[in-house]
Amino acid sequence: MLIRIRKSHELRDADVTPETLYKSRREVLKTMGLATAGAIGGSVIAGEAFAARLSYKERAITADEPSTSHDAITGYNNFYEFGTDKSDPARYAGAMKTSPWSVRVEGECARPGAYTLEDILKPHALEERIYRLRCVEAWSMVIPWVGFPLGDLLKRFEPANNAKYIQFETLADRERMRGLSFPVLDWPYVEGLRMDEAMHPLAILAVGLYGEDLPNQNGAPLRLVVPWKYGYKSIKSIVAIRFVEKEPATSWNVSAPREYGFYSNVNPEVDHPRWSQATERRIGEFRRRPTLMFNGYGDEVSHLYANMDLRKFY
Ligand SMILES: Nc1nc2c(c(=O)[nH]1)N[C@H]1C(S)=C(S)[C@@H](COP(=O)(O)O)O[C@H]1N2
Ligand SMILES: [Mo]
Repeated sequence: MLIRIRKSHELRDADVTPETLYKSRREVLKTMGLATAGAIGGSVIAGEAFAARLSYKERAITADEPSTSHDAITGYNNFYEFGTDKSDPARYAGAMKTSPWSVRVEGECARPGAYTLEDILKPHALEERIYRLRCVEAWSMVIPWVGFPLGDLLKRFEPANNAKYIQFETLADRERMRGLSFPVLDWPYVEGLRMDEAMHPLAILAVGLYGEDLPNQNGAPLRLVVPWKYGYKSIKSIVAIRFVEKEPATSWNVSAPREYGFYSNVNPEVDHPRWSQATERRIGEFRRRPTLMFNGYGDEVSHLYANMDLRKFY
């Protein structure tokens, strides 16, 4: 029998089963510490933060797996600007100042400039999108992000024809980011995507998780989420977006080019030089599970790499 599995980003409100809706509502409620489901009416979640400025559209996408616990998502992080231990970001990222926040838009586009976070968010409806994040260290989580498609924002800046790639840059505040004192990486942290990857509807900018504002340790106030790539592509606390003609530098590729390529697509067949990438441990589970090609998003994204040798372009 052939069952067509709808692509995750094609799911509409009406497709979300009462169970998944109930479950995601309950998770949100739990996080917000609210007692009754009545507090959340149709779809708008009240709250001091971004939800007050924007309508948060509750829409569970790819909710086919249970979300990792809020504690693990916000307590077990990689954010080297605050240290290399998984518990450092939760401990030290509170020092980061996320308001006011602005993003420099530079390079090959018609509307470069400095945009405040408010400018950036205003026209975009926020949605809940539940995506897997798979770290190169072979652990994974399922995270109910709140965000909007990256491509919708990039289009507003009117990229020029020669803008073939995008580079992103993280805040580098020596006073408040204690990890910057250590030369673990070339600061500021930078990452990049090819233009067609950046325009794919699965690539989002996240501003929240579990229905609340993004905690600092997860990359407040604005971070990239590219679910079919290893976690390090999902750059946190973005202060610059640059339209460029040539493949841009990315921090991990600069630090260890043999270990980390530009593409970094999740690929169980291409091992990291020092360990296998064939399996992963979902945080909260004991047994390892096989890693899926493109982190399970192959139906949606494999066409982007149709004629490429993914052993060479790792
Ligand atoms: N600026 C910055 N972004 C970053 C990192 C980092 O150290 N600095 N770590 C990356 C890595 S390796 C992973 S796995 C994810 C972790 O995201 P999470 O802590 O929200 O789960 O963030 C990515 N983004
Ligand atoms: Mo990672």
